[in-house]
Amino acid sequence: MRKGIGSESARLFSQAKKLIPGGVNSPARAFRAVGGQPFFVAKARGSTLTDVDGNEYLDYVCTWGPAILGHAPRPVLRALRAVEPNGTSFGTCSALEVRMAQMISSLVPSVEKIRMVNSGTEATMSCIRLARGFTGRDLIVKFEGCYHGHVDSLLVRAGSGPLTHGQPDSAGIPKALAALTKTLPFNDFEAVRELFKREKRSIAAVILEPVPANAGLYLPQPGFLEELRHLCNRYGAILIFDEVMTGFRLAPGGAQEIFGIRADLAAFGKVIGGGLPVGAFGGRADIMDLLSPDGPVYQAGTLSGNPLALAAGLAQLEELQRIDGWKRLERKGRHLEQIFLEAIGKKPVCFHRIGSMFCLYFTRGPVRNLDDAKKSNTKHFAKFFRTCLQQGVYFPPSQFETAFFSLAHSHSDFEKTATVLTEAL
Ligand code: HOZ
Repeated sequence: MRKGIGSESARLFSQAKKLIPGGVNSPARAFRAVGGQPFFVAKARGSTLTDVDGNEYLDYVCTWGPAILGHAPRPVLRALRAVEPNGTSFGTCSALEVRMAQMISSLVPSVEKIRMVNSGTEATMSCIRLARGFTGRDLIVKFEGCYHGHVDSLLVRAGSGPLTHGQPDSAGIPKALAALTKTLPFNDFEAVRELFKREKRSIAAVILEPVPANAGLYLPQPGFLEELRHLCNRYGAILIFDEVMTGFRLAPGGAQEIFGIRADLAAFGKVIGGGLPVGAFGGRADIMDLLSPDGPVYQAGTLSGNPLALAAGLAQLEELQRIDGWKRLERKGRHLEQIFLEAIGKKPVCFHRIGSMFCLYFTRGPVRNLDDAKKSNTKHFAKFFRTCLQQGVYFPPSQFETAFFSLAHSHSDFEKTATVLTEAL
């Protein structure tokens, strides 16, 4: 068994803390919720991370979603090598942008027009501005525990890092702006109907992760997404799906395909960048046409449509199509689920999985919303996390994140993990 963080990681972390707030460039990475210190990665290949001290970890974070083929997949590296001699950024139009737009709109039928940005945060932020511009209304509805990046209007009762660190409403956001965001419990049909009845035609948009994956992982109850679609139609509000996590991961057409719901706008990221920084948002042409320079809603970006990111993303999507990756992931997921459930046995742990995303809550469940998720014993989670890490299995360092696996994860990886799970539980 390993003893814990290696000396080189420890040395780097102490240097990092002097110069980088918390020593990290994104709060979830700081291990605050699980104790200990983060390890520093030297190399990522397939299903494995190797740290600067030479320790190997079976990785179930998968760079928080993008690594769907595994780390450093050959088709992506090949594509990067092919485009890199032509330059790293053009700041103007390229054929890759047209190819990516064609790819996304062919996979996601609701996307009639698409624009590329650099992160999921930019994508959701742009959807909100566009929805307000289109409807001429100000109110936004979001759900407790859903996280849509660090956008001012959306950091209200947010999941992920804010929830992990006990600050679901961030400081620094004007009260007047936060007041324009109404939050509701996920899966609460009555609460949504009531709000629409009260606010009627003041609601610009409803934004949600169709499968909330930033407070652990829970699923929409049958009919919930349909009800949101119906209410948005009835009251003229825009339905925004944040598919930054689920897009191109659960299915070619993401959660919209799985649940058969067409969003008006959707935000994407992660998988479509092949591990490089990217985001995108798209949807109904009549809404997208309001964007500058065609319309009055402003949005722009120096690195938007970056050739390296697009080449990597296209290569990843083409490979997924070529090998029918989503079906393979589902088959792997069934195997993982079966042996994880065996390892869990009768212990008070609630296991959720959809496609290649999963989560263990330290409560019997059911978990259908943020309040249920918060019943999980986070001390038990932290202990579980540390035991797994010591055995070389890396889960997300927070109860309020989702775990991922990739096509590079083998059956023997899962079996090794199940053995570790049995011990850790
Ligand atoms: N908020 C991200 C996951 N839900 C974490 C990003 C990161 O730390 O890289």
